[in-house]
Amino acid sequence: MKARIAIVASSFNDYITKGLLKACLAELQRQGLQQGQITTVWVPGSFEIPVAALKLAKRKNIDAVICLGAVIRGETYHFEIVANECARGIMQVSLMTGKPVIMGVLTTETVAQAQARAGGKGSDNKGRDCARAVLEMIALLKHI
Ligand code: INI
Repeated sequence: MKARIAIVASSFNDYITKGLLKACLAELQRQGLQQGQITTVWVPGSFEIPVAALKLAKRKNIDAVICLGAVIRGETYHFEIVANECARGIMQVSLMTGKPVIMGVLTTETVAQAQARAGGKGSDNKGRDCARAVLEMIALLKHI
């Protein structure tokens, strides 16, 4: 596939998001994308993902954006704010630009739940799922 893909990854909880990114890149490469087709940028936290995704999605040479983050519940309402606004922003960017903006932001109650979705071999990995979803969506939007 000739597509160019941007990945926006959050540094907050990077012990989780690095696992998402690693699996995402591995799957994109397994599906035939070259390193030069993929641009990765880091933002401080998931709350900052949408604005970076918007700037990238507006670029003519970017076909789709993958958003990777990990919002893990703490003791305050902050979790809801970050998780909800991040998800809302990601959807807005997709609808505003008409490009796939893939939601790879984990929202979990515990660190263990996040690890189970971002781990290595054998565990589920949301980053890998996002790589598959982005390629499916790029192909679909070209077709319909
Ligand atoms: N950002 C995350 O990506 N995950 C979190 O779990 C999180 N918590 O729990 O606070 C978090 N907060 C930072 C936020 O995304 C912004 O970077 C910060 O509020 C500055 O705007």
